[in-house]
Amino acid sequence: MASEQTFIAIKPDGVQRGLVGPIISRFESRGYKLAAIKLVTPSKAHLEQHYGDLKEKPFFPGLITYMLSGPICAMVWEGRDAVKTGRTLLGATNPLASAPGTIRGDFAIDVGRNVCHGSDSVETAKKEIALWFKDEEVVSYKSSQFDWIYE
Ligand code: YYY
Ligand code: MG
Repeated sequence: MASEQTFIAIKPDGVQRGLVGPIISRFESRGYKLAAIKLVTPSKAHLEQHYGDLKEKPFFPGLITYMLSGPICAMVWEGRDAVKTGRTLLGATNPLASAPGTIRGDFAIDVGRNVCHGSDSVETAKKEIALWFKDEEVVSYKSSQFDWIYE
């Protein structure tokens, strides 16, 4: 698996519940490298674009209201197989179906308050990173841990 970038966001409930640190720690301790981070309050139009593929779903209006309810911590995490493994770290969309040890399995109960977002494919990740970050906000550097994480 090649080195990839994935878009991970801590949703308003995650920020308000003090889960920014614990969620970042999951990605850091797994060995992923933080490439971008900011606390943002995006517009309704931005969130409707982000979730554009879900606009016909019955839960869409509630999802947008939820995502507008407070600041969001937007991040880019980088490393081998980051998109798929990022989703594994998050757990299932419905927290009650998420295994303990995953972020949603440890920190959430309701699907409409599932504390975090992660890109679902490499192609989606590219689109989401471009939507949430300017090019210059995504930083390129070699982690000092690189040779201790990858053989
Ligand atoms: O990618 P992921 O976040 O795991 O799920 P999606 O199917 O993309 O749905 C996005 C978002 O919508 C989900 O994180 C919670 C919310 N949602 C919901 O409120 N009710 C559902 N039945 C399905 C999804
Ligand atoms: Mg999704």
